[in-house]
Amino acid sequence: QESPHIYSKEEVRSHSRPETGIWVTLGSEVFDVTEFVDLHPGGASKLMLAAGGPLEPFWALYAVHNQPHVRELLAQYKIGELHPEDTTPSTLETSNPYADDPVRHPALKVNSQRPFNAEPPPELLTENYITPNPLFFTRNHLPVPNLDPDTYRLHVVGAPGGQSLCLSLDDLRKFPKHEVTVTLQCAGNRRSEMSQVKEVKGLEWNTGAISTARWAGARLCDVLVQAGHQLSEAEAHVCFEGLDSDPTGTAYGASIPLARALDPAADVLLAYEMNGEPLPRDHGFPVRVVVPGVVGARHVKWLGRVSVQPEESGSHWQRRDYKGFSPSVDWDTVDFDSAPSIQELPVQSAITEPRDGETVESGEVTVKGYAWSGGGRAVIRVDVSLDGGLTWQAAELYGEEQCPRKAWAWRLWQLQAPVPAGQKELHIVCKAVDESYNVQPDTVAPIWNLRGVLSNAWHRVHVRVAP
Ligand code: HEM
Ligand code: MTE
Ligand code: MO
Repeated sequence: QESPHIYSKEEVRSHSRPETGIWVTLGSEVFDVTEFVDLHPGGASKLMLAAGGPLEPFWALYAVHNQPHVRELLAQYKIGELHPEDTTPSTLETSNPYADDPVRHPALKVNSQRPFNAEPPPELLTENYITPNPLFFTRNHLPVPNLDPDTYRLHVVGAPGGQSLCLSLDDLRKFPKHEVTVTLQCAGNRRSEMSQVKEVKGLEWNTGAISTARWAGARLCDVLVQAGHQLSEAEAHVCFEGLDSDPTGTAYGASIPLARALDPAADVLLAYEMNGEPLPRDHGFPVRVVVPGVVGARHVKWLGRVSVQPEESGSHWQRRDYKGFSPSVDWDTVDFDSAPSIQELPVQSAITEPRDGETVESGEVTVKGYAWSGGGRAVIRVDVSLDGGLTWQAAELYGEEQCPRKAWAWRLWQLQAPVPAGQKELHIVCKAVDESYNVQPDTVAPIWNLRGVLSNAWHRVHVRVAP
């Protein structure tokens, strides 16, 4: 039996460029990953940060690597062992970049701890029309920055001939305060139903990556106008940068069209309050963007910089993610430039009670859920079926009255219906209709996409009826 090659830390460190080959270590093992760099799902530049050294500090940041298939993949590239003296003891784990994350509510269902991603359980989600702050779903790509409200500044790049602004929280409060009830939904809401059809890449959200709050702040249009911006002839975009950044110093970023940002009727906010309180840290303290009717990914949290540019944000999350594709497109054929970035979301609804697999009382059943559509399109009807879609009854809608074309918030709904005698099980289905008469597709397979976004098929729950 051959004994493994033993390498020193210095030898590993000298393999950190394409010309020398790219080596990395994990624990006591040494890997030559030169061939893998360009195949890395997280991008070559991220992997290169670890070139010539240990993976631990970077993988502590991205727990996606703590999976058997990632370890197996890495094992293929093993070339030897580190000299025992050079092996970093695992107890000497580099400082945890998430150590300073806030404490969260125990009711949240956690899909990923680092970065933190969690959703409220369905039966709590529709308990309140306004989601309580501690239960509001959380979608973080990175550690939560800890920002000092006194030294916080928002930089707004001025128009040519206009002036750039550097706004403190007090400066922002001097703009007229505007309040809007807005539902925020992640593009990945209900992704778990897509991954049941075929594997997708992304967090396994159930029906809870959606929540509603009353947001207050300055209107983005007022701030942009003060910086000298106006509607241009050519298409332009307002780019946002967060103050959360990855080890390359790259900030979370996204953009929306300038026309939406400048339209006072679109109610786009630079929000500093959520349900009457300062924003919680998880939701963007001290300032976040709120773009009513638009996918969650554009509601940039911990906002640091706003600029107007002829093109969309160059951010990974604007260009290489949050786009929809045909079910036939896979990771070998996907061309992210060929699809527009998701902005307004399609019509959506889901059943929150009863839960799939539950046993309900005979006699009468109560079905509850939420419905919402993007772009301010009001939900005009929710149809519920107890027999898998053969017959339908209209649910009762409740929640705030909505102005047509400015229905930024969801409707909650409920149906109380007799259970036909002798019925042993119910196949409960819901589907919503919005004011443009858009409806949800009946099944998932035809809208399946490799990233598992825009999952809005009829929601189905199968329950048994107690004898
Ligand atoms: C994703 C492997 C180094 C950042 C992934 C995935 C694999 C992988 C297999 C996909 C996991 C999944 O979705 O199931 C590796 C290997 C590495 C390495 C073998 C070293 C040889 C790094 C480093 C960083 C990093 C050093 C950061 C500095 C990421 C990120 C993703 C990712 C951010 C998520 C991409 C997304 O889904 O949005 N990596 N990785 N990786 N990796 Fe790595
Ligand atoms: N803003 C920053 N700076 N960093 C982020 O990771 N995540 C985005 C968006 N804004 C994100 C961000 C995504 S994908 C969504 S769905 C929403 O924030 C989630 O907002 P919430 O955590 O307040 O629910
Ligand atoms: Mo999201």
